[in-house]
Amino acid sequence: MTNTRLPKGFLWGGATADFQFEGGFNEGGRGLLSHDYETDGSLEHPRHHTMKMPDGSIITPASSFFYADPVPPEAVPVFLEDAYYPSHQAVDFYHHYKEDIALMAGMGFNVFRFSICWSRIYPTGDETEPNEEGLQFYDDVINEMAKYQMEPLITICHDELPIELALKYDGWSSRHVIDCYLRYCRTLFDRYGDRCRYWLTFNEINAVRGFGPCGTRESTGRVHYQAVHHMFVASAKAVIMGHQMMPGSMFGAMYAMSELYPATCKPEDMFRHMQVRRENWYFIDTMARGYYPAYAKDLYFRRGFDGIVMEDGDEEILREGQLDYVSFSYYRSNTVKAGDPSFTVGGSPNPYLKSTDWGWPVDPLGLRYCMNEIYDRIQKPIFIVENGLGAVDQADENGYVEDDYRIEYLREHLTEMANAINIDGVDCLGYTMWGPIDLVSLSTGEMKKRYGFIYVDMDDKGNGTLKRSKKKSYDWMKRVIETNGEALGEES
Ligand code: BGP
Repeated sequence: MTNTRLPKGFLWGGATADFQFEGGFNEGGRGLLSHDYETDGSLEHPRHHTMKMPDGSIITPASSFFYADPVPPEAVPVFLEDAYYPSHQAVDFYHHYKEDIALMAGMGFNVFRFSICWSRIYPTGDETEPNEEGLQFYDDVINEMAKYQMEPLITICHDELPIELALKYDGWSSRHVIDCYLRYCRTLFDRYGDRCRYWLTFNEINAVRGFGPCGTRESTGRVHYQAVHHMFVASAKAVIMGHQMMPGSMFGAMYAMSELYPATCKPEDMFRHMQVRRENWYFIDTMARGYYPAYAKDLYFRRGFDGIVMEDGDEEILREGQLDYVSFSYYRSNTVKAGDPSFTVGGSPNPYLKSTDWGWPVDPLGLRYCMNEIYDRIQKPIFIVENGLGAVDQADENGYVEDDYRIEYLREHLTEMANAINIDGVDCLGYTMWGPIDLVSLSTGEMKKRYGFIYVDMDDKGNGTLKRSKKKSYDWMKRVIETNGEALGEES
């Protein structure tokens, strides 16, 4: 029988993002984010921005990771009267934070990963003084967590940008946004640094695309990689500043790390696999080793441009501002073969795996593989900051859900995580399950794609009481945490 008990001090918790969880979009002086313009959607019709053209017509250029249509320079987003925008209310953590933190503490969480909403602190991103009401909100959240000895793990920027920074400067394509980001970071470190040790400079920085997260209107090739370089510099500068302002603080950035397998052992498929995998390693290597990898040149070449522009001093900054640990999300694995385009979600099908209702292949061993791969390569601690199963839950009249499928998914993944730590020797700081309290899906804008241990009474259009109730998995996870993983081997 495998030993699934984890080392003392292992961090157990959950993870959320402001625009999917918090709501209160026009309260407390918060400004607008690019995400606030995204309508709800479905698997067939993922959500997209609505934009008003100069002639008054409305267009809907897609904005999420899965689309990359360029947005015309004059397009300005508007709110449509008959549309529903999930980020506006989300599941209203803004007004439920005390109850939600108590519920998470009830499971024994000793860490909670949440993101700070940039436009709650700097409403347009360009102000010189922060918004005190916004700062106070996160002060209250952090102090509430402290009552339960719950460590904050703060994502400084979760795929978002104050909309003004996107429109006025074409997002991260401008170095001006580096200064705005650093002003925002300094404010956070100054205000919360006495209570917060763990920080993430960016969420899924390897998946940022398009008008939303990266904020650029054009999202492939030169513009995209130049914007990403500015994010690398911003991250490294934030790490340097954070270490100075908060001795002992630990900085990571978060990567979307689906595992990737070659579809066959044909040498051409193996080679293509290496090339496509490097499109992810590019981000981790640069930020965690502190310099651009040699293969970057070939990657740019295959994307049709000859390189990025660096300013004097950038190289030194990247070297000095290396990450302390590598964190990642893991939901699935993909496969690739010669001739497949660059990595996009999907790739070639894998006949050995079953998929979720949203078509995501389920691969627990892939998590162990992934943890080993990162640790072998980077030799710094890792942190699993997102993992979980998005599923349709049937709640009874009390909001109770018999979610054995979720327990199974988590049991299998957590067992492989324990194997990576206890057998393979991977240094892993902790695990935060995605969406411990049901929240809005990023990719589709749906509510019915639920991840939580805690059910929220709300439908895809925001109707419902927002009442929270425990699912079956709540008590199961509580037992896993109180035995520090040992109970993974028990029957549920
Ligand atoms: C990651 C994001 C999260 C989250 C998660 C699940 O990519 O960092 O914000 O939402 O994926 O994805 P989805 O919500 O589309 O099911």
